[in-house]
Amino acid sequence: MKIYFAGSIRGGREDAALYFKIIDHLKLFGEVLTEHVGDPSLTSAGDDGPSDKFIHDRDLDWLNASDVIVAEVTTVSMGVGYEIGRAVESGKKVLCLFRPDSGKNLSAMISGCDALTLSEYSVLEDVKTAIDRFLGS
Ligand code: 6K6
Repeated sequence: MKIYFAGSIRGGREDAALYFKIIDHLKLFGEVLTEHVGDPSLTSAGDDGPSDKFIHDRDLDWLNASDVIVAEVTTVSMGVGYEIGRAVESGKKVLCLFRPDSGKNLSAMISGCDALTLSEYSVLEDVKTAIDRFLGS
């Protein structure tokens, strides 16, 4: 199974360590095409790599090649929202993970979307259970 994990980069890296642990769990189910999203050395500013067009086109190719999308949506990110929208439009299975006790407000465009699965959590164990249920079914 090819899995596309989406998590905030320029939107803020506060949850990067959590992304790393989620990706580690996702790897039990298949190939995670976007492992770099959990790289703790990747900051929201340090983009001395490929151009934005290259990143956009490559990531969309990966999104289209993936079987499922798992997105951590607690840290607001324009890129993650865009990826979720593109995935829903392509008819992909999408799981969104949101932590209400973060004090953040989830966009109605995610919580109100019937075409995706939304799972609220407070600790990593809850995330693992949600992933097991989503990818096991
Ligand atoms: C690195 C450091 C600063 O900017 C970068 C750009 N590098 C990216 N590399 C790979 N994927 C990216 C990059 N920027 C955005 N994405 C994709 O958008 C990822 O798949 C994430 O799920 C999502 C993050 O979007 P923003 O808006 O938070 O950056």
